[in-house]
Amino acid sequence: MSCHDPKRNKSNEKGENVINIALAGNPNVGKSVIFNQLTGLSQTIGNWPGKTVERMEGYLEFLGYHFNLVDLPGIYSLSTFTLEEIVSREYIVSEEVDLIINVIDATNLERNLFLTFQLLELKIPIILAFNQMDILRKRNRDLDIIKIKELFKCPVVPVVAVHGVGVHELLEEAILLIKNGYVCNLPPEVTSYGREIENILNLLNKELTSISNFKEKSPYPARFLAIKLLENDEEILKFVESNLGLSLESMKIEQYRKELEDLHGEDINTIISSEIYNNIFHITEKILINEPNEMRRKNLADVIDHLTTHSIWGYVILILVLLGIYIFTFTIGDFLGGLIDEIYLVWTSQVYLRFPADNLLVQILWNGGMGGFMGAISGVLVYVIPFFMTIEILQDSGYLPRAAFMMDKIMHALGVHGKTVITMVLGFGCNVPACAGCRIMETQREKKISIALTSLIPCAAVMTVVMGLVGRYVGLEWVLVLFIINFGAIYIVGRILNKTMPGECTELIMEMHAYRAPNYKVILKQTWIRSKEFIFRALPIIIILGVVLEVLFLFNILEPVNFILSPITSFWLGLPVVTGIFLIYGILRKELTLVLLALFAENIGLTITQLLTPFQMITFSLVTMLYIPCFATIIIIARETSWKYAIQISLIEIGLALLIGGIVNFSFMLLTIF
Ligand SMILES: Nc1nc2c(ncn2[C@@H]2O[C@H](COP(=O)(O)OP(=O)(O)OP(=O)(O)O)[C@@H](O)[C@H]2O)c(=O)[nH]1
Ligand SMILES: [Mg+2]
Repeated sequence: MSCHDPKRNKSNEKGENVINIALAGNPNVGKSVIFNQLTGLSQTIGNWPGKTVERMEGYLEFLGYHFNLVDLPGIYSLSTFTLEEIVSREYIVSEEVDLIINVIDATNLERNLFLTFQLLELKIPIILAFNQMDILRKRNRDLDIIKIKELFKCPVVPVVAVHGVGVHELLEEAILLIKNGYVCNLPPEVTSYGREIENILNLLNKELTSISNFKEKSPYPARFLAIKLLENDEEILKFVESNLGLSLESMKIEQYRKELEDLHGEDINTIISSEIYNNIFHITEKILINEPNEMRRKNLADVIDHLTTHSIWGYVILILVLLGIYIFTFTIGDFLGGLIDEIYLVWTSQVYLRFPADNLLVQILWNGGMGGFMGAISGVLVYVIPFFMTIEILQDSGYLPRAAFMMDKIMHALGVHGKTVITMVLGFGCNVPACAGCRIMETQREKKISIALTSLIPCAAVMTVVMGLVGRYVGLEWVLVLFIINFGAIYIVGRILNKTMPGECTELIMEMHAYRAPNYKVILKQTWIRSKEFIFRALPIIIILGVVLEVLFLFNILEPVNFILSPITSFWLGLPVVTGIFLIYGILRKELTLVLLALFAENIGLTITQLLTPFQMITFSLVTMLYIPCFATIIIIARETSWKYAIQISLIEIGLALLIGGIVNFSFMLLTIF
């Protein structure tokens, strides 16, 4: 049998040997951890399936080689049930890939090897990376690596990706594989489908390879095509007819399929998968050592699993978890924020001791630039970091899919299933990656609704505005009211979209991976990556806008803009006219509304409490919460769906914010009158 020929002697312009590697495997097995370890990049990591939604490329130099690495979305098989599977399959067989590293979750061999068996059929050089060996060993089990090598006839590396164990061995094996060549002898005891199917595969195989230049015409080996033809794989049926010019009828595919189905009394996909599972069963028996006793004692992870999915305790825990996040975030944030504010005050008095208070340059640089910088740190960053940390802990421990499961029924009323809860929880951190994550939804309809709901989640930036204004100056009970209104708005939008969008909600299908103690390195690194985004992207904007605002203010240019917006801000929302410009800046980043408001108040020698009444603080925060997704989110929504949909969502949210904001304002007015 022929093999996919690894493009040996590939070299780049620097004359280095190049090896192109695709990381393929089931969802949630640790592909991205390996990818990040090797490339130093920062793919999302977490304990729930479906984080990597797009192929990500990275590279590294190692032992004189240049490695191009591609982190693929997780897939369960090489069938074409999902878009990821089609895209990954086409990519893997493309010229761009020299070899595959198949990342396998060693604690879940039965399911993971299913894909491995299909990958082996592609006859592309392959390395099997058995990851999460630490967890397997904790369960008193191990793998017989020598036996696996013997059976699969390819390189095998045990890996603990989170500790970096085995990741570089993968590259060493890759070099050896490319140097020495790869002999693709499919081990029959591993991959045989049983006599009847094998006979048919042989017949089809002959017919396929008999066409001239088969190897040039097909990136897939003939046997792989034969299996997929039997399985009725639409893409492959089309490929064989149009690219290879064969007639399916004369190949008697239908007839063979029917023969097998009659013989087994089941449909062809079940027959083929049960053959594979049968092989996996025998293999697993041979390679897994130290089977534990049948009666495994319940461990802590099982107990937590039980409690967090319990029909009553599950909800109690969900509420406690959410409360825990807020208490943790705001205790740390308030403490550090207060400290930094005090430092800024001391520094400011020092500055004005040295320079005259009416020095224009000092005002612009210190009040505008430094004020913006310190305000952003004390008002936003100190909350954002602990908040991201808690979200990362939830992600990496495996709690999110449980929350999705608990909320599934409620979410159905909004036209989506429980998975949206995951993107919504991520949305509390930042709407941008959360909206991109909505790709885990199965249908376009669910994706669109999920994106709309997720974009209404108050992100870390909005939360700092709400807590910084209403929480600090009005009272926590009002923060709760705002959240209730916000979630009420989400509910209404969900109901409307569910009613108006054609189609129906599908059922929740999601794997629940066992709980894991979160890895502190992963948590710290991911928290840093998210915070870095804020520090390097938002802080400079805040400093620049601080300076711009100061100039606008000093030269009295704010007024015309605010005047144009005044029917909305002043009349309809009952806010001071000056808030108009801040709401516009808020579209860039929501935290700007508060940071700039605080700066402005300081400039005119007022405190925020003198600028806004408690009622106004509530309306202002409410409008900031709802009025539009920020600019980056709008762009992501457009990318994931269309500009039309992004604009629709923005308009709906503006309408909703104005409607609710107006109602609240007029209710307050009535309240004051009576
Ligand atoms: N204990 C332990 N945990 C690991 C190991 N490798 C990965 N993890 C954890 O497994 C989870 C999944 O890792 P990811 O790298 O995000 O998995 P992935 O395969 O990229 O997942 P998708 O992108 O969803 O397909 C994370 O919570 C990791 O911290 C390991 O070797 N040991
Ligand atoms: Mg990933």
